[in-house]
Amino acid sequence: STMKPKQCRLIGAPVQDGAGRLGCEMGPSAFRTAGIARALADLGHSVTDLGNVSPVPLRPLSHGNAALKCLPEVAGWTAALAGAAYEASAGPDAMPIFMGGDHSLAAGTLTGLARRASDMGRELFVLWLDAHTDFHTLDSTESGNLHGVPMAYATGRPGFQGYFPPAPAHVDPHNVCMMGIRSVDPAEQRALENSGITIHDMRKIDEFGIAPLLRAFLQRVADANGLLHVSLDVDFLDPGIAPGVGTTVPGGATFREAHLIMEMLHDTGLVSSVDLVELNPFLDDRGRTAILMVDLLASLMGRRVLDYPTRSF
Ligand code: 6HN
Ligand code: MN
Ligand code: MN
Ligand code: MN
Repeated sequence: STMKPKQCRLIGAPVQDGAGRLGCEMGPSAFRTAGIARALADLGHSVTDLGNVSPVPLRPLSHGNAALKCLPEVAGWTAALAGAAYEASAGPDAMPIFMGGDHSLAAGTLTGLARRASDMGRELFVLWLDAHTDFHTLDSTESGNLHGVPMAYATGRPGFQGYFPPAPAHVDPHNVCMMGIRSVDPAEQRALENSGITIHDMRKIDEFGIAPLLRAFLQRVADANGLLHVSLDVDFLDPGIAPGVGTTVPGGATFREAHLIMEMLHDTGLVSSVDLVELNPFLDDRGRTAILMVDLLASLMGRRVLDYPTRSF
């Protein structure tokens, strides 16, 4: 294996207030039930389950965008998770793995990890695997679901001040690469155009394939001696293989496209933290989505799919 043994730190983030429907709070339990700790330990990593994070209670907030849902709750999760991410990323072999929870949790993880990177004098890069870009501001979201805003907050787009906690550090949008994108709202699209974020939507993946697109980004991370965070939203995957999510979009990544990404990431040894988000066990089919997400993490951490017996569910 090209990855030396890591200190895997499992952190549950049972936030569901950012999603439009209930169920993501069961995500951390489903990942544990699917054997996430055992899968990592079997690959030779050390594994500590730090339990679940609790949100910091915040005062009620009102905002001019009447559509916003659960603003103080998500702000409270963001504060707690930024602190947890900063702490869990200490040490040379640290590998925090955040078990969501909806994608609003990335507002906390990205900014806490960006602070850690800055302490270390290194740049944080982000590989964002998602059907969506989650690039709304508090003003532009029409659904009001705050899992649609974490990348905007983390990259320092305006309008969060006074509502979300001050970001401990920001992510440079030039260091963000998104893959799997196939559902972008008009306001997000306008903001993305001059953002500096690299976007490989599904059309581009169809045309060029995963490997050359990902290789170019990983080369940039390696050249900068960067830290690399992977934020994996279940809806990156095609709904046919990953039904356990509230925001399915047709035409997602196949089983092999997703595993290839993880295998290439493993081969570079560059990944230093992971979010596993948007799993909704209430919508899943006998745990198959939870198991697939754990299998993808295992590929990222060194498992060779061809060496492994097929798992049944
Ligand atoms: N996610 N752009 C849509 C919205 O409601 O703002 C979808 C957001 C999905 C968020 O999947 O993490
Ligand atoms: Mn997302
Ligand atoms: Mn999504
Ligand atoms: Mn830059």
